[in-house]
Amino acid sequence: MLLFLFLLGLALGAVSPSEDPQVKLERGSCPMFWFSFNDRCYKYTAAHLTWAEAEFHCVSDGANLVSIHSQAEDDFVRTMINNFDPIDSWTWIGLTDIHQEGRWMWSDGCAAKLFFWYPGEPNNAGGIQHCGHTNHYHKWDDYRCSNTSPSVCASRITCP
Ligand SMILES: [Ca+2]
Ligand SMILES: [Ca+2]
Repeated sequence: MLLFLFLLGLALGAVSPSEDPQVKLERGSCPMFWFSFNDRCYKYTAAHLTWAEAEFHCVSDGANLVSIHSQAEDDFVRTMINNFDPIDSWTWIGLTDIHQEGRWMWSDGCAAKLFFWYPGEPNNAGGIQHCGHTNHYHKWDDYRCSNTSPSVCASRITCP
């Protein structure tokens, strides 16, 4: 019954998130299972994938792993994750420094200018952490790209 109500909520394009009553998840003009925020569409993927598998999955949908450009967008992404995953597990975002250590890039090609790292991160622990995830205590952390996590895709935008 609860699942039915949840799916009905998705179909109607609005599901109230439990984390922040001020952020409302709405489908808007996005495809089914995607959510709208500031004219961009976002999708949560629960499957545990490596960072590269997650990016490949997003690209197959004409999107990329999410790039984040404001505090409000970061809040929205975590609220959307929380809606599907109330324990706020680590979740891949589109940030990587795999091409050159310390040169963080978004996989969609937008310049990475604003960061919400957890204090002390990114630490490149063991010299092998080159992919970014959120929900490290609600902030970002760099981790092994071969780890498997849920992920968030976002549609392509004109970079801010
Ligand atoms: Ca690194
Ligand atoms: Ca780290």
